Amino acid sequence: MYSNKTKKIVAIHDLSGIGRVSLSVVMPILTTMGFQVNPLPTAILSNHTQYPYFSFLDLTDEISKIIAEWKKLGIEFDAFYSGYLGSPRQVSIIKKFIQDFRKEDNLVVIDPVLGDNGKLYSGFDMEIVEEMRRLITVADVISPNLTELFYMLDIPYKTENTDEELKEYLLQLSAKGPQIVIITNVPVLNDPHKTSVYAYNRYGNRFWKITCPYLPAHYPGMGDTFTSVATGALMQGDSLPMALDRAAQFCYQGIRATFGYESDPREGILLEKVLQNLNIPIQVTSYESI
Ligand code: PXL
Repeated sequence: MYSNKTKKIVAIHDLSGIGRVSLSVVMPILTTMGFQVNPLPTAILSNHTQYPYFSFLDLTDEISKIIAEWKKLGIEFDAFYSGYLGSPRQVSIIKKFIQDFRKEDNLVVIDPVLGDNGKLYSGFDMEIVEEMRRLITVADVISPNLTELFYMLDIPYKTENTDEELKEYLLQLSAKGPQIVIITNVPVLNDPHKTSVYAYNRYGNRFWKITCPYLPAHYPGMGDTFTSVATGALMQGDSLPMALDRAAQFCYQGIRATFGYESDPREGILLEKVLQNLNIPIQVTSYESI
């Protein structure tokens, strides 16, 4: 039956007051891309956890109440997108929520946000890692960075990985459930000025690689920005490599727009300056099939 309903995406992330991460970037990006974003906040923080200190309100108990109300209202969603979760118990609640609410043609995107540069974020331990390994089994799409990838596969972190090794990791992760696996922010061997994204789609059995220029600055929330754009693009009907290209180009535009300002890098990219670019058609693509 014809339907002109706006698609609904449940965004399961924290709300951090300072530093553009999680809901502060997920909501504007997916709203700009034309979706209704329904936040399911996992925790409330004064600022993200890459600052030396922060306040943290865990919303695990509240989440169960919110889900119960949504159930009573009979709300249905088109997509589920989770990122930073507040406690190991919360991860299992979210897994049940997705299994209970999802319908056949829904999209489930799980970004297993756990850490960066080989280390877990402050406050996380192996208990949440183990729950996250279970959560990714219900996803259609997952988007770990290298640190999260190695935690998901339970193999030691290393920064130098060949294309053949990366393809093997993609296959191993897809075998756990997800049809599409994306590895973000993979350093390019012998070229510090570039960064890449690798991906695998089990449907069609194809591997993709996107390479983009790297600027020497670390901005928290880039993973959230990347996965939000990729999710929106997939929901708009883009192919996987096109969705990845749009996400990579948007991150690059955001970093370029920020780099020249004297902003504190911990506050993330100046999203406000580039948000409207999401509605400009992409001119040049850079993806490769590998
Ligand atoms: O996506 C990164 C992220 C999200 N949420 C919180 C974080 C971080 C990264 O540091 O601390 C609270």
